[in-house]
Amino acid sequence: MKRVKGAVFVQPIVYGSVSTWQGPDADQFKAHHWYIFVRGLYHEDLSYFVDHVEFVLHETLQPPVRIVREPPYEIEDYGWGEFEVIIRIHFKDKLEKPADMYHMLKLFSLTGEKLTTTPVVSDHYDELVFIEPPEKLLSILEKG
Ligand code: SLL
Repeated sequence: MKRVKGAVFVQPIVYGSVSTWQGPDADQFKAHHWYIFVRGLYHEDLSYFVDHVEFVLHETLQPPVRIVREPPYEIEDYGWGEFEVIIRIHFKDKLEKPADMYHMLKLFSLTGEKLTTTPVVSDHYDELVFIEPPEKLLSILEKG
């Protein structure tokens, strides 16, 4: 494996979830619609170095592991409860090990007294930092 000495590459990303309560008449097990995503900070296309994104959900979701191969790297579903999601980014260059982000799916806003249909957004800024990336990855990143 050939790594490029002294090279560092930083890609700012945003990941998180947006959920919307479906109102009092919805099925209680599907009371909230949600989507979970990861993207480039300025909506950059990350597909030139991202192979796929794996979302690992709570075991009550079927299927609990979901793979998205093309942007937008996003999944959606309905549910009743909050849980921790692993957002695992797999790179085109297999020498670079996958990057894991942990996100707590947020369905309930604690700022209001009651449930409302206002979307609940929970997002986080992070950076993919490649320190001395393998030669192949660096050449892909520099072309992007
Ligand atoms: C816990 N926080 O740790 C809970 C788990 C799981 C939520 C919450 C499944 C949706 C469905 C769903 O919303 N699971 O049943 O269709 O115990």
